[in-house]
Amino acid sequence: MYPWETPSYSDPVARIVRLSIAVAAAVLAVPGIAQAKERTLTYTTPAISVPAYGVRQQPMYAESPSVDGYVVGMEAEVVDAAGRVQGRDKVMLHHIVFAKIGVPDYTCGGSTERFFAEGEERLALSLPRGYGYANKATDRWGLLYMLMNHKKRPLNGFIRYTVRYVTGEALTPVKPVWLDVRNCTGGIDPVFDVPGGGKRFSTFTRTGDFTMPESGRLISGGGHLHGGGVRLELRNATCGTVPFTSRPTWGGPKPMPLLHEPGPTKMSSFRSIQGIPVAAGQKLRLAAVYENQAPHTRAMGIMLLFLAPGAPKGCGATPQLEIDLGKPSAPPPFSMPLPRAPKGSVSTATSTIVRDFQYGSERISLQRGTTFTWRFLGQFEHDVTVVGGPEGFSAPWSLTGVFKHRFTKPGTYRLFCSLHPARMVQQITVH
Ligand SMILES: [Cu+2]
Repeated sequence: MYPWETPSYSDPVARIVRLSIAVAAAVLAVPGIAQAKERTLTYTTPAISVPAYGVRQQPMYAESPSVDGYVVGMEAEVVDAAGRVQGRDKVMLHHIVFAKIGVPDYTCGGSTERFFAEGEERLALSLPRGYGYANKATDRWGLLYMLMNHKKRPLNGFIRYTVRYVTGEALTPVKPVWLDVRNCTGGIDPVFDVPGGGKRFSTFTRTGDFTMPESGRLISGGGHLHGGGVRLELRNATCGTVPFTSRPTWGGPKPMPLLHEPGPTKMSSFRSIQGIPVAAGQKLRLAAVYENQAPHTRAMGIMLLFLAPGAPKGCGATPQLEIDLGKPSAPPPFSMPLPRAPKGSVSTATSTIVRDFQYGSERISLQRGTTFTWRFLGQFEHDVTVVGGPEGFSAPWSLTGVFKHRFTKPGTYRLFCSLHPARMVQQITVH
């Protein structure tokens, strides 16, 4: 293991070591002497009930440090009522995003500054020595979670997060720069679809651009991709360089039953005290590269970087980066059956309704070239997501309105609602 590598959550030895460090820090944190110190603060949310074979996503306020200081590291996990870490096969931490409330986001503006996120890849935040994300006692944090339950009964999950926090010392402040190939258009579910249908080893790339408003050095960063991801490139389009590429590691047991295509178990990340120079006015281009033989719906391409504002001008050389690489490889081939068989008689109508926990018709037959319409009528949000077939597409989470898709490729499409995957299924055969 590289010295900067974060221990795996499932490794009991690593967990004990981490707990011991936390205890030692608590013992050392005796009040009275004003001196620099680093503490590990642990917070746990109230219980979050996740429906059987279902998904729960919601924003909530999050406890934060009650004194001024700097965040230098962070990680999050899902635990049960007894504090035991849940594996990917129980309540899975699908996505979690932490933000500071009332502060505009660096790339998207608005009133929440995203500064930490984890997905299935469980990428902890660990800034290089000397840098910190400044935080005030009066700052308010929020978190947005998305948990997935792989069991056939409702389960309670608790999000436990630890913050490595430095007080009594002035660190070099950094700003979180959240790059997303959806370029701020995706709301809380910034997904896109990889259509598939290409030759073996063909790829599909989606890019997003961001023009730097100031100069500085990128001192830390890591990526987020979903199933089918090949790599996530940080390009400096102005300089024609690729200073960092985040690569996925695959493997480990697949959470059963399959409710979505599993994502990487790790994404490579970098740290650098010197930092990657970027200058005001330069265009950063994030490129998410996915394999395109099979469809990969609801894919993401996100990179969270930390910028230390400063002086760089022009196109400076990228310094040697400290890379936590993992074991990158090509995404494994994946085919997902529907969680249950579609039922009922075959409909040849060109529309159906989407009501709570059921599509109006589950078995549909269409002529090639038909535009099919889904009408959303439920009390809860639902979507339409291809899990397999000749072409990948998906509808956004919707409460009302319609979604249309024109079927140009013959074959059998397997679809479900990604929020209620075990209940809402549909099969469309196009002739
Ligand atoms: Cu649904």
